[in-house]
Amino acid sequence: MKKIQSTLVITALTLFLSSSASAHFLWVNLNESFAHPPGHAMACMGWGHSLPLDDFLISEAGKIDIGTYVLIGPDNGRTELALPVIKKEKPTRTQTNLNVFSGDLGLRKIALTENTQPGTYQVVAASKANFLTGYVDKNGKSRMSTKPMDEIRDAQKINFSTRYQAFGKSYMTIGEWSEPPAAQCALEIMPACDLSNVHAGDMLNFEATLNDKKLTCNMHGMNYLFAVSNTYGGPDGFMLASYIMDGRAGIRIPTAGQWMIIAMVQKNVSQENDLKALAEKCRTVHYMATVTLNVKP
Ligand SMILES: [Cu+2]
Repeated sequence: MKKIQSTLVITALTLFLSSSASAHFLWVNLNESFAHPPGHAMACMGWGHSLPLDDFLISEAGKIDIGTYVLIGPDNGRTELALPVIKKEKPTRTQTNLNVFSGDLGLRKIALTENTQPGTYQVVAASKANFLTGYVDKNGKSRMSTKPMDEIRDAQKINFSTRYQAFGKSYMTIGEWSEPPAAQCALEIMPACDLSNVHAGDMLNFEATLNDKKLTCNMHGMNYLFAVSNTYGGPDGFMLASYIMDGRAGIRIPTAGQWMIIAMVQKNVSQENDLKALAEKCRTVHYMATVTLNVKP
């Protein structure tokens, strides 16, 4: 079982790292309902490619371990949400040969009371930092491991070694939008506009930082903000993109529906840069962050 799980992890990482078009995203769905006052929202995670729900956090196609699942209030107060239970379930086969799986995507109900403080709330999910190392062992055989380089005992040559982490956020507003606090994600997308009442055609502005430093485009590299929807792009791999300049990027949302804003960053680890603490562990670091929102017609 342990072996199967690590194979799944490697598959996930391979898919995650192969290219942006086939990368697995982690996101948060947050759906508001005010039909029955005082109202509530349902939160859950998304994992895979297709909004709003693609797959469980473990499947044949990949696995992700969640480290943080939290509700952050307009007062910056943090309330831990129970983590989803990630375990591989045996399917039930139907008479017509479908497989039916049970699972957990962290579905949680966040209900208002008469006394709920107004403002912007956010649900944040962050994966644990996962390593993937490809190496040649003492017998000359190529291997993959979910351990960092310095924990691999039988390597004669390291082919690659990377660490990745994914972050997902979504916002809900009670009353008027208030500027949300940062969620303290290593790669953080911050809305620089009101996301509570977005219509098709609106321009949305975001800020993007990596470890509190503004992402940008310059001679050291290019950083983009991407946007994809279940009503635009998506399954065909098509996305909108905008340059991140001096930490800021704007996206004009063309259609109504659920949208996901995405940032992806890859950094090389060296003894000379600010990732030097990881120099023994991996050669590259990947970060992925998403913000989802619902856009009205
Ligand atoms: Cu996939």
